[in-house]
Amino acid sequence: MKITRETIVPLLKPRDTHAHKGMYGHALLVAGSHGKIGAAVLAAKACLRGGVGLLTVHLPACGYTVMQTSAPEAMVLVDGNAEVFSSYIDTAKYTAIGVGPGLGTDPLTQKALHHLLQQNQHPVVLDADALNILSLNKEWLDDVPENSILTPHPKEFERLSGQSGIEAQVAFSKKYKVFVVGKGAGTCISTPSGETYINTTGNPGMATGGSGDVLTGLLTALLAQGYGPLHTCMAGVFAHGLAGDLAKERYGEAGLVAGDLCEYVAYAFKSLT
Ligand code: NPW
Ligand code: AMP
Ligand code: MG
Repeated sequence: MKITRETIVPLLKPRDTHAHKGMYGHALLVAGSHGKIGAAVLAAKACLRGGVGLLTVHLPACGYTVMQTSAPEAMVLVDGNAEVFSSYIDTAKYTAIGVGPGLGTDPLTQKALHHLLQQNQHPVVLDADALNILSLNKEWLDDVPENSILTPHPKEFERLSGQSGIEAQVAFSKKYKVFVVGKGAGTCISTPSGETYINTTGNPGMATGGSGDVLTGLLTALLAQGYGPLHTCMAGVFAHGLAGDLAKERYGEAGLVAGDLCEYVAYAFKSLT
């Protein structure tokens, strides 16, 4: 099935007049390492523009000032390590967790990710180096909570499964009971029950570093607000691509950068609600 504006508009929940921030979830993003703090900043900005009530970002100490300056709306939890994610996090109070952008694959990070997966029962959004760490430790795939959302680009999916293509993606979704967002032109969502949904927004201007990190923040925001995993994937990829299409109108394809997507996510949702 194709995901269009007509599919997404009825899914989005309008805000209540008496809304307060507690009604829109508290997201946790675990992202960034020395030299890749930008990935955490992009995910955080997109998460905030995606409508989350509260956001905490877990970062190594080297990212603290960068995050507090670039996204003052986000709270920051500082890791015990200066350069990489290494600490155990109590995830109980968060309504959704997104892990992976810019994390790196340091052995300390691998261990900390495994612990996070084992102690958390709720669906999580896993991207980038969280997927690469699972590729290095395939037996940990069994510890990924059911109905989690995995967002590989083709190379990440190949590392994870040893295969490529939509059929392999569907088989993977069924085997591990997860939603897979196979990214690219015409992003394909596959579900644990074997259905597929193809996105219709987006453009080649989005083929630029950090675009996927923006999607992770956005999906985490939607999951935190109580959208189910399927609706999170559908609305997330559609709004992300629409943000790219709106940003393209202003900047063109070559000039578009991932940071533009964060801002245009707001206009995308504005045009859908
Ligand atoms: P090639 O060159 O075609 O053989 P990696 P990454 C392939 C963070 N970032 N279709 C392609 O292979 C991320 O969050 C931080 C086909 C390419 O060379 C991660 O944590 C940023 N192939 C980490 O960096 C901004 C495709 O995969 C290779 C493909 C590494 O992430 C950048 C690269 O994949 C980045 O987001 C496609 N659509 N897309 C920051 N500012 O902090 C990719 N490939 O090795 O997983 O590296 O995706 O850049
Ligand atoms: P990543 O490789 O993790 O940075 O993710 C790239 C993001 O940009 C994904 O959400 C892709 O779907 C999107 N993207 C990249 N190239 C294109 C393209 N040619 N058309 C549409 N979307 C794209
Ligand atoms: Mg990526």
